[in-house]
Amino acid sequence: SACKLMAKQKVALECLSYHATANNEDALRLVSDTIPSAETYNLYSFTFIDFDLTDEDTCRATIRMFKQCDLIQKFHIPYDILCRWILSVKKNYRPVKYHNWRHALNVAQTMFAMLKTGKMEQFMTDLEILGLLVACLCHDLDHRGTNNAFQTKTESPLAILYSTSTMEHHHFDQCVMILNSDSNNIFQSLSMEDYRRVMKVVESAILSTDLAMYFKKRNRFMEVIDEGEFDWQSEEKKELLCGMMMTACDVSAIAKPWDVQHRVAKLVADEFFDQGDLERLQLNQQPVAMMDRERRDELPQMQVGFIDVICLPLYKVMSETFPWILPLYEGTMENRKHWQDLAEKV
Ligand code: 5BB
Ligand code: ZN
Repeated sequence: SACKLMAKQKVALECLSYHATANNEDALRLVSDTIPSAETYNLYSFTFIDFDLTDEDTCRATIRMFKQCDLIQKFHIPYDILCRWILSVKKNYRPVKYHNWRHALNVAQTMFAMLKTGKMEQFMTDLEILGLLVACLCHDLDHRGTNNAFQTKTESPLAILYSTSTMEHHHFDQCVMILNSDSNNIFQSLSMEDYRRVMKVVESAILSTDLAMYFKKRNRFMEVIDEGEFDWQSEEKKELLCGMMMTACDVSAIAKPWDVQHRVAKLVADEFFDQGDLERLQLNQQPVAMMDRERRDELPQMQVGFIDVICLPLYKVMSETFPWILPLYEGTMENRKHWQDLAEKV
């Protein structure tokens, strides 16, 4: 429609003034860097932490994950293209408090740990592993620190373009845009058929990170398990499994050692509070409790709710089917105790 066309032009203009790909010197430097071992970065562990890594190290850690999965060889990814693509992806995250490049890296690392340490790679083809890692790194591209409801309320061009899963559609669009930029296409050596297939995996995985999709997926996932199904190879089941894995990775800060979880929860809260401030200022609206900095005392209770309603059911059903990912469940249980203790003090 004319309205959507206008919205699309607005989004394109906004992005044009912001969008940039890797700069050449950075890319050349990364290409000639030595890449430390996976152990150096603790990449196989569910307790990976990015806090002490430099920006350069976050790129090297990303390359290391591609190497450990042997993706560079298997899909003939030119090394300089991979380096350029990683730097471009990093550059297209905004410096918001939580939904930034560090979050994307953490999500990708949990995916890596689930595939390797969690032994889930046996259920995936190489192409799906490639698609999942790319999806994790790109799944929140150009996040503005505001949620879908905010896009709708402010009638942002993005909300006019995509009425549901607004931001998730935009994250995928940004992912495609980077791949289509000069010397950034890590999929360039794939056959047309594989190209189409990997893009389908990436799209479905990114769209499944919308919380609104999660509850539907979880119910269907439980149905499939109740039917006694242990063959995850059909297309519908594979997509379901990938979607559940994406959510498991997206919320995995909740399963980290307590001091890490405590720090990350503060970043999440600060980003929510910033949106709450915007709602007061721009919309003259009273924000919901989660976004109201006046109600920050309720944060521990909200984390308990988040754990009980979203995280524990997910990790429970997944670790019953894939027992090697139990550390995610146990870590979350441990943090629940800490949040519950804090909630009782208020
Ligand atoms: C989340 C859904 N929302 C529509 C209503 C509120 N809830 S919540 O009660 O589960 C909630 C989650 C309330 C407060 C929260 O954070 C306060 C700091 C959170 C929360 N969200 N806590 C976290 O540690 C994290 Br991480 C998040 C991020 C959730 C982003 C959405 C992820 C969707 C994947 C399915
Ligand atoms: Zn995310």
